[in-house]
Amino acid sequence: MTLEGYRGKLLEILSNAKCSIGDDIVIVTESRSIEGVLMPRYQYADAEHLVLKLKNGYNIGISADRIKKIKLIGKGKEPSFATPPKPEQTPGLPKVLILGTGGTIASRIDYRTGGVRAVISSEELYHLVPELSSIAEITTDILFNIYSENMTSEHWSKIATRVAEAIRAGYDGVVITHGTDTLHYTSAALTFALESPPLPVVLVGAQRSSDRPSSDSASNLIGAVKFAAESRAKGVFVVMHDGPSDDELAVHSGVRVRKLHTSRRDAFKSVNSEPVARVKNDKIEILEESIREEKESGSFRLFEKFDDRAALLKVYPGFHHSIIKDLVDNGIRGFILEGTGLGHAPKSSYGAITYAMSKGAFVGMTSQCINGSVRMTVYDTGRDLLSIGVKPLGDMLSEVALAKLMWALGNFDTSEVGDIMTKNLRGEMQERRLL
Ligand code: DAS
Repeated sequence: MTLEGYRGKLLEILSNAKCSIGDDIVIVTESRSIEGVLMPRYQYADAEHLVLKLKNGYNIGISADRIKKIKLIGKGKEPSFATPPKPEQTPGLPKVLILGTGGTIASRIDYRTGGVRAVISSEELYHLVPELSSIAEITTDILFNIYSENMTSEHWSKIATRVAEAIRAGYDGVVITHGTDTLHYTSAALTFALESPPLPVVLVGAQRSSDRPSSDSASNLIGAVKFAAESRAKGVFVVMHDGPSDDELAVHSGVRVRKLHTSRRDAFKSVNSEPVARVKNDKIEILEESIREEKESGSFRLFEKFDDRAALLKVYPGFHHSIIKDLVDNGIRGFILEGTGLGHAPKSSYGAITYAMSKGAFVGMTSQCINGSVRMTVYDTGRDLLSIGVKPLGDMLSEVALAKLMWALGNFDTSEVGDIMTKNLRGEMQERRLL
């Protein structure tokens, strides 16, 4: 069997010991003996380290110059991924559709490169988590398989259209497996695209790929399917870890959630709001009863269009406001300014903002404080911006405001965009006065 990825001195040591990838070996160093399974080397990895998978599932690297001896304990099989058989379906359970779009939840380590690659289909994902078949009658479908940093509003439209088909087909819930980086943009976009959905639409991702001991893929997917199958909630939600424990998942409103940590499994937090439910030790706890409010039958409507000629600009000291004019001259029809503090931008930017509005562009203001609401009547700066026509967007998150703006520009006349952006439509901003 191969010694894929090993080269130089290490390849010689392993060949002499008649080892192959997948074998159970003992590495003897000066200070200790370490037993494990010999793993492949990543193509781009250095040549000096050997990788051993320990019994606890973690991989360790051992440098060649520390190796005194290698003992072959037993021949093994080269690690490979085989999809387990499809779990038995239990008729009569709620019908849940799992739509795959990619991301870490559908990924595993690629031993050639060492990188995590989105290689697991939603069908395989289902097979990998047999517990799902005791919660719902599962159907799976793959829409596409991309990392979410590559999502566009066209993907949002495709997802919304497929969810609408599932609603018309009578599913009890829909789960969308998705990369975590832009998951909250998609949850916001779907919240606006799907008006009065009669079922839960649950987005779920993972911070750790399924082949790592600390993976949250399975626990998040089980929680998402459970909420989709049993909560009787109506709307778009995000289900991810609520804290360090695998047993506690938070259910966030699709327009009140943000990824707030690069790697923690509880990276997603409700902002300017609390989670609307929890899935704790396999039990659903509804925290916001309104999510279960019955929708008038036949009130569901799909608004799947988006116009991505919108920009989200963070304001900063020395803000290069000239980009506003360049963007307007290149066709941008709307801006979300993520302003400082209570919703401010430098006086030097007033001219560019006025230019944008003279060309018919919408300009809305959110705050880069993330928590809290803009209040543009406290300081003269805010009042100046209001006087030139900038619209305050209350406590709406900037990413939600961008998704809402693309949706408003795609579905409504330019003259209606201002009213739509400043009105609370789906719980994306508090009703209280905006100023
Ligand atoms: N690249 C990340 C994404 O697809 C992987 C992940 O976090 O799911 O969003």
